[in-house]
Amino acid sequence: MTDTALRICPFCEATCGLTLTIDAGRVVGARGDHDDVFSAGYICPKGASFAELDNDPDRLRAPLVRRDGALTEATWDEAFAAVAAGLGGVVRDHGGGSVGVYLGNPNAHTVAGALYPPLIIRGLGTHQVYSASTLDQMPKHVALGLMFGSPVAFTVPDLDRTDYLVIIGANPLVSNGSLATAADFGGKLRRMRKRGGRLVVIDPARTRTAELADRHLAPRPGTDAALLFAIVHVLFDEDLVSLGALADHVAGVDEVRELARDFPPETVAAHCGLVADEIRTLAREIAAAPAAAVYGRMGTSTVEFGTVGSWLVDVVNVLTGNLDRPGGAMFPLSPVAPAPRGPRPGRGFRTGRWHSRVSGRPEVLSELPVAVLAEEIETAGEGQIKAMITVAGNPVLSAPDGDRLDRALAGVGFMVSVDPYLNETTRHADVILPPPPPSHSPHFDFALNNLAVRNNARYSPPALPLLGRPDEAEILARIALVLYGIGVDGDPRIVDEQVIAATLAKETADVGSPVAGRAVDELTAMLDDGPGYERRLDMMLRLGAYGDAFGARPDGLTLTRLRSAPHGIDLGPLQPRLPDLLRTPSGLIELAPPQLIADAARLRDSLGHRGGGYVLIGRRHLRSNNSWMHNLPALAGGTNTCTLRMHPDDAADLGVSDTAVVKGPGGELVVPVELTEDIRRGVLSLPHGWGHDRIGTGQTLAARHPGVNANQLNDGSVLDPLSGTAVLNGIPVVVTVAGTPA
Ligand SMILES: Nc1nc2c(c(=O)[nH]1)N[C@H]1C(S)=C(S)[C@@H](COP(=O)(O)OP(=O)(O)OC[C@H]3O[C@@H](n4cnc5c(=O)[nH]c(N)nc54)[C@H](O)[C@@H]3O)O[C@H]1N2
Ligand SMILES: Nc1nc2c(c(=O)[nH]1)N[C@H]1C(S)=C(S)[C@@H](COP(=O)(O)OP(=O)(O)OC[C@H]3O[C@@H](n4cnc5c(=O)[nH]c(N)nc54)[C@H](O)[C@@H]3O)O[C@H]1N2
Ligand code: SF4
Ligand SMILES: [Mo]
Repeated sequence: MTDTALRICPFCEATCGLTLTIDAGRVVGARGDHDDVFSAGYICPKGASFAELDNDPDRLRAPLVRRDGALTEATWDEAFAAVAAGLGGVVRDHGGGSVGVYLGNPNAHTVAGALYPPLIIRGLGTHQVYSASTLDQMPKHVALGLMFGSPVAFTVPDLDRTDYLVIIGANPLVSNGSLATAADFGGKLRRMRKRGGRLVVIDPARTRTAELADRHLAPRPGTDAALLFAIVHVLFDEDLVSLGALADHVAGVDEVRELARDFPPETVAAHCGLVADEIRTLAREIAAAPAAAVYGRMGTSTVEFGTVGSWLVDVVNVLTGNLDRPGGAMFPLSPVAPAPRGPRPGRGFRTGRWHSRVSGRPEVLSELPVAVLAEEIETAGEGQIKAMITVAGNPVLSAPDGDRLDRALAGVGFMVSVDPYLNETTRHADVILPPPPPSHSPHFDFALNNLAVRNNARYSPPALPLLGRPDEAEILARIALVLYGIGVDGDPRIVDEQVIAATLAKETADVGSPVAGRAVDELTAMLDDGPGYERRLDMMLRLGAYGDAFGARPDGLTLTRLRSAPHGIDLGPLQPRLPDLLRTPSGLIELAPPQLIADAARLRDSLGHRGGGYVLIGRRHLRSNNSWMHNLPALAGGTNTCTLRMHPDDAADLGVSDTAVVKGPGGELVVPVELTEDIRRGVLSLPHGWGHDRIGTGQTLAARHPGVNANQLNDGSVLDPLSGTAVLNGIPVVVTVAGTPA
């Protein structure tokens, strides 16, 4: 019998509501849910491939345990026992600090990934924590932390109401949007233009998003921060600064004005490869628009001045009065964010509370740069990584110099991976614990609701029952149980109940909390009686901005209420949130934090000092997702190919036609060439996440069309110093004809 179930799509940040078709206990189709309050029926090819991904025959159905050197299927009891023995042994002999943790991107898209890794890290007490954030958005966290006092006070463009949008270093028509959760990003851009709004795209490639734009500027990679500073210069120079409602809430305007003097468009333009007048016009138009927003992403983030660039995006938003106003750059209010408690000065934001052991890189958000993971494994001495836990990550392909990390992981004493696939990274594990497919998993966007361009709450319970295997929440909770000394056979609910008890104790003791002074037992007894993760979600919703405050606001949100709205609850357009959310010690927006001022001086000194050679940037494909969706027939082939894109005139200069040898600081690749005029001269692009030709992996189709690992060209030695984020865009490369010595 055919049935349907609703499920929020976990494959990208757009969080579309899907209607799954279910037949004989398995998903056989997926379409957009037209009644979804957030996505209204939108779906992309990845969401439409939900059934294929869910049923992929290469997905691990049982755990794998290394026996006599080979990964072999095992029972869950055997696998958990092996984790307890392996991790327990390393912790006993070397301490929890010798265990490294790597958290990959899908943790932002699962309930388990949001709720349990912090408990594992706490259980270990380790500083050896790494994630895809230092290949991605860490610069934005640092900028937000320094400016607003909170590294998660994200500003997103108010897409539904803006009149003028500047997209710098992002390609939402392909990525479906990032750090700005919006289903049908392209549709929103088209509707903006229809209502008279204008779109400017700044990208060295003429992307699908750039094609939609009223204006496309194609700067040299790695120069966004300088370009944004030139815009700031013009705002001051032409008296276009207008803080509006922000006037009483901003400190540091004069310092920024002072610094910006060194960035006149006439100087910066040559550095960026643009024309000065283009920059002046852009600044004037942003200032003149009734409401405008500047929005930056990967191209602005994963570059040498990533934090400075991410900061300047919001500096422009502030100086033009567009921060926190409808149609500008606004702060979402997630249903699991704590209920606002009014303005109060905070402790501010600090990095560098500890440093990496080998090269002394500062901690950021309790993480170290993934670019130093290999050296932390390889280098003997106190604090060396002796065991690794990876959850939903494939750093061998996603991080710089995968060959080195590959070798390092091969030498780790014990490794456990929580991952559905045997891939380039997990092949080094001693135990792989596969989570069930998405149809058997619950979904709530703990992270992405904080980035949504319209406030909303949606929950998908598992569409299908588990059938005798643990869900990912239980897998991760059991690892935590080992580290708590309770033992892997303990009741995993203990882990959740501890969190609930600690959270409610803190809340009831906080006079500003909506449950101040109430009894913890009374509140605990009111929680949903589902699995631990549902109890925690219920608690967070009830304590949250829209919550029922455990009965004190009877109309407020609870998990029960959310369940009774299967297409979600719309919580309205974004609302101004200043000054309440500021947590800087001054209680003001810090427009000129000293760390950023110092790095801006470094940026100024770098102007005009650029090598003249070719540089490599990244590229995403609609029917791909980092390294892990190359195994689905529906998404493979066609335009989704691992080619080196270059301008025909560059190819002619180099004498390159169909295949090229590309050499970078980290290695050399032979790649098929794709000629296109849609890329700036001197710039080449190669997608990441390919290179599925290592032995001992288990993704059949991916291995048949392996592509090359773009990150092998990169040695990972250049980082954005303030965030520890690897520079992934603007890598210097040398290109030669295949067959000739490089
Ligand atoms: N050159 C270059 N490199 C880049 C980038 C770039 O633009 N250019 N982009 C960077 C960015 S933005 C990111 S986010 C990183 C991504 O870096 P990673 O997160 O390390 O890599 P992914 O390819 O996303 O790997 C995801 C892993 O999670 C597994 N997985 C999928 N679903 C689940 C699940 O439900 N549970 C669990 N436990 N596992 C699951 C997959 O099998 C896969 O092994 O790559 C970065 N690398
Ligand atoms: N289909 C698909 N969707 C995805 C993913 C995927 O792999 N495939 N990955 C997901 C993840 S993990 C993330 S983080 C998001 C990323 O989402 P986006 O950031 O929107 O995606 P990218 O394609 O990396 O866009 C970066 C753009 O920056 C440009 N660029 C490169 N260098 C520079 C520069 O120096 N300056 C400027 N101005 N531009 C530059 C590139 O040409 C590219 O068009 O996408 C998510 N969505
Ligand atoms: S846009 Fe993202 S969330 Fe929506 S269907 Fe596609 S992959 Fe899923
Ligand atoms: Mo990402």
